[in-house]
Amino acid sequence: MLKHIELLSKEFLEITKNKPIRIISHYDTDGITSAAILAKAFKRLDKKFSIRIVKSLDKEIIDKELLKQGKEVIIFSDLGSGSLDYFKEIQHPIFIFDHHEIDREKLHDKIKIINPHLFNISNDNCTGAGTCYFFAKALSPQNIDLSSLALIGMIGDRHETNLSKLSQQILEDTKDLTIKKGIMIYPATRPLRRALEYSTSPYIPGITGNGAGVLELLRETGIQSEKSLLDLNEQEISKLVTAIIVRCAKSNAKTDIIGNLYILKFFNRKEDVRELSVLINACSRLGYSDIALAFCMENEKARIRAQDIYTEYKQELISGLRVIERIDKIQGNGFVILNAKDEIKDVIVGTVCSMLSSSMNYDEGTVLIGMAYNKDKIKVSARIAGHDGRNLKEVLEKTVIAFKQKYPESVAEFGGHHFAAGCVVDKVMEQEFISFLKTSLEVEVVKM
Ligand SMILES: [Mn+2]
Repeated sequence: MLKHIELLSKEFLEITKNKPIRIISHYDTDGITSAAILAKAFKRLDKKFSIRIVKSLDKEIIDKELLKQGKEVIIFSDLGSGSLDYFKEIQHPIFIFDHHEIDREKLHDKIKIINPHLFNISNDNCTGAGTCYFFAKALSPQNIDLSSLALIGMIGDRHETNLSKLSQQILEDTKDLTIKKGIMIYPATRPLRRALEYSTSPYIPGITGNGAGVLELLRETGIQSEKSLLDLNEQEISKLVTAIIVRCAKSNAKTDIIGNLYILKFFNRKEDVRELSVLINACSRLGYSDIALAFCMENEKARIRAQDIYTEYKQELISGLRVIERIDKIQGNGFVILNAKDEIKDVIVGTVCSMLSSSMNYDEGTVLIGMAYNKDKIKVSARIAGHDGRNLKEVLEKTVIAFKQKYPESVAEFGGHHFAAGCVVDKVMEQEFISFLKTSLEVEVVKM
């Protein structure tokens, strides 16, 4: 794949001679770091460019962007591979730097693409930011310093658990990176008291969101609360691991909490890459993709703002968990409906459900349905507790179709996959939708 990138980078320089570049990128951490890598590389080449961050591509967005063709050269990063149908009739070349699944039958010579799926995936697998990074490095060896952004994207998309050759290369290229075995609680660089209390992944029963529980655990292990994970000696680490495992065991939670910590110099201080990736994701999800992007470019003002947004985000998650504990739940056979109404922000209800699904407060396979208001709409998020269970995409799809049959005038949009799905419905239809949900969840159980 690297050879292909080499050739493509030459072609790119030809095509973009005297033409501004338009970057369209995905809004998650991998997409934001992709855009940041390209932006830095183009700055160094003195090229004019603009950036647009989107949640997903649709016909409307693409058609509007394609109108710029001829005047600007368009790059899609961390997306685009699934949208080839929209590029059938393009007159000018476009670039796609992406790692999502692709139908190679739909490619043609106007689509200039980097995608590991077109090569040897076990060697070349990398994220969107990875494809952008190797492209940037082909433009100029000077861009090797952008590997730290590629690394953040890689952790954001969880590619570190199964390192390909190219992912390995990103690690090797990154200066000021320390990899250390440790407990997978982030940030490893800040006081444990905080890191534990705000630990949402893993969710530790009795600790997450529970300040008193944290102090109790630290007392029990004899660890000073201001120490960070990185400060601990081996004995302290093993005590801490035991204490956490005991708490998880009580509620049956999985206990694979040992793994690699990635500590990177960013903004000239040591940061936990997992934390950086979650921070970027949080800012972008809450509607501040511009700040997330500026943060990646190591803009000092953006750093302060991003930290504030992130702190607020963590507090929202914790208070979201408390809300869920408190509210009335609709319990059924193999499912729970958690209707938070206006007590949880719609943008985080899915994340709160994900946290609950890994907390194992619920039996393996239980369907968790979270609901939260957004003005006159309700955001509905479905997750499965544990690792296995019903196909949520099918469950919700069926519900929405049946619902629309009875109420054709009511909006009920839907999207997702096997393990996570969601939809948006009109708030006035709250009770009607819940009863449809109950029906299709019950029916599913009977079928099994
Ligand atoms: Mn990605």
